[in-house]
Amino acid sequence: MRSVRSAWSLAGLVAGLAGVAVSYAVAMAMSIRDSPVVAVAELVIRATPGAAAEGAIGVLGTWDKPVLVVVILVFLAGAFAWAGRLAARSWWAPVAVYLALATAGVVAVSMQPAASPLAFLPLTLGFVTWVVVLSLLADPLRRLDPAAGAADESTGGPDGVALATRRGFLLRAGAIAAVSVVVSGAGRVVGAGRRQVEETRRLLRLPGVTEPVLPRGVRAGVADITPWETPNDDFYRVHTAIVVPSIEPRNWRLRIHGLVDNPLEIGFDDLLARERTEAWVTLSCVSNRVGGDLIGNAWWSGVRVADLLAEAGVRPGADAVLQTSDDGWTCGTPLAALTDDRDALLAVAMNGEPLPIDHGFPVRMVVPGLYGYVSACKWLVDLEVTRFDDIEAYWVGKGWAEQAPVKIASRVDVPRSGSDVPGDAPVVFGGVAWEQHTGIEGVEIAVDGGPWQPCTLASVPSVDTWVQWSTSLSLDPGDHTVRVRATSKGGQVQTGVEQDVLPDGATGWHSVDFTVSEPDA
Ligand SMILES: Nc1nc2c(c(=O)[nH]1)N[C@H]1C(S)=C(S)[C@@H](COP(=O)(O)O)O[C@H]1N2
Ligand SMILES: [Mo]
Repeated sequence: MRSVRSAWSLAGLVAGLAGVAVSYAVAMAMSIRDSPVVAVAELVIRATPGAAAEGAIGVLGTWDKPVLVVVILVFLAGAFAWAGRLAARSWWAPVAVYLALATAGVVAVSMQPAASPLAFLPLTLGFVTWVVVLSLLADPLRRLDPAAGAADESTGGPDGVALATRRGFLLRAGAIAAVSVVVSGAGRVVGAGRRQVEETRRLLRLPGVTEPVLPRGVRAGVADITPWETPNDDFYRVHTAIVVPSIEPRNWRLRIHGLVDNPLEIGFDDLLARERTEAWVTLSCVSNRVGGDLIGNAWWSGVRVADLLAEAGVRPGADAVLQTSDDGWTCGTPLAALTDDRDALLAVAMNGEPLPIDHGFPVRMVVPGLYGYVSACKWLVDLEVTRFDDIEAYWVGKGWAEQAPVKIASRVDVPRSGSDVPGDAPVVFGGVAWEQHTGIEGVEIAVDGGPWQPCTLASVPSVDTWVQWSTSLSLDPGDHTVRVRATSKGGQVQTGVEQDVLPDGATGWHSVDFTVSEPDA
C-alpha cells in the first residue's frame, strides 16, 4: 500500500468484487440462467451490428462470449476502483457509480426472455453489498486519512496507530475478498447441481409415458383463446422455494408411513416399475383471482397413489395425508381424494416429458378437483397417513382453509379487456370454465346486464379438465361489458357474490369491457 489513494482504489475494487460475487451466487442459487454480468454481455452482443459481431466471432471464434465477459469485468474493475477513489471525498459519488452500473444490469436483465421480478434480486443484493462493503472499508481509511481529500500521499506516518489501522484495513479487505471467492464458488456449485439434474432430465426416458394427443373437439375454434392444452413453458408456477430442489432421480426416495400397516420406502425405479396411468388434468391455484391465469391443463403421466397406499395398508381412523417436499413445504390432502376413483397421481411426466424441475422433478402429486396448495406437492419425498386434527400444513398455518376443493369458475378470454372489436360482423366471445372433478354442464354470458344467453361448449375428455366455451352476438357500436357464469354438472350455478382468494378461493363473475367500432362504410 504505497499511498492512501491506492488504498481507496483497493477498497472500491474489493467492494465491487464482493457485489459481483453475491449477485452471481444469488443468480446461480435461484437458477436464473445468466448472472447480471452475462446478461450485460448478451445485451452487448445483441446490440452489436451484425457485421461487427461476425467480424468479432471470426477473430475470436467461440471464445467471443468469454472474451466479452472478461472485457466487461476489466471495465468493471476500473469503475470499481474509481468509485473507491471517489469515496475518499464523498459518500454519494461512489453510490452514483454503483447505481449507474446496476442500472446497466437492470436494463440487460429486463431484456432477457421471461424476466420475472425475482430476476432483479441478484442485482439488488449485489448493489447493497457494494454499498455496505465500501462503507466497511472506508471506515478505517477515513481514520488513516483524516483530511480525506488530500488523498495523494501517505499521510499515515510510521506511528503505531496508523500502522494498526492500516493492518486493520488490509485484513478487512483480504477477508472480504476471500469471502467473495467462497461465495461465488458456492454459487457455482449450486448452479452446477441444477445443470447436472437438467442434463439427467434431458436424457431421461420414462417407460410407459406417451406423448399428449389432443382429444377431439376440445378447441372451441375461437382465435386468440387460451390454448386448451398448456405447454410446459407457459404453465403457471407457484412455489415458496427460492432455490428449487435439484434432485437426481437415483437419489430420490419416497417414504409412505404413519397410520399404515407396512411402511414403504421406494426409489424412482421402484415407482416406474408400477403400472402407468395418464390423464388430462387441469391444475389451478387458490390464489387465482376472478379472471386470473394461475391455471393450466396438462397431460400427466404417473402412478396411482391409491395403489401405493393400498400396498402400505391404511389403518382405520386416518383421514388425511401430509405430503412433504424435499424443500420442506407441506400440504394436507384428504385421504379420500387420494384413494377414490379419481386417479390421484404421483406424476413423473408432464405433457409427455419428465416433469420440468420447476414443476417438481422427479415426482409430484396431481389430484383432480383440489387446489394446488392442498394437493399438488412438488419434489415430493414423504407421505404421512394421518389425521387432519394432528397436522398443520404450510399454508393452513397462514390462514388458508384446511380443505379446499376447486370452486366453479369461468373466464372470458375473447374479447380481451379494453379491446376494440370490428363492428361489421357479430362479436365472437370465447373463454374457459372449470370445476375439476365435477365438470361443467353449461356456460352463459350476459352483455351490458342483459339476459343470460347460453354458449356452446367444446368437448372434454373427462370432468377433470377445463372446457372452452364460445358464442357470437351482434352488438351495436359503442362500449360494452360482458360477464360469464358457469353451471356445474352437479347443477350448481356459479355465484356472482364476490369473495377474495383467502381463505379458500375466489368467487364472482368475470367481466370484460370492450368497444365495438363503427362498421366500415
Ligand atoms: N414443494 C412445493 N410444492 C408446491 C408448492 C410449493 O410452494 N412448494 N405450491 C403449491 C401450489 S400453491 C400450487 S398452486 C401448485 C402449483 O404447481 P405448478 O407450479 O406446477 O403450477 O404447486 C403446489 N405445490
Ligand atoms: Mo396455489
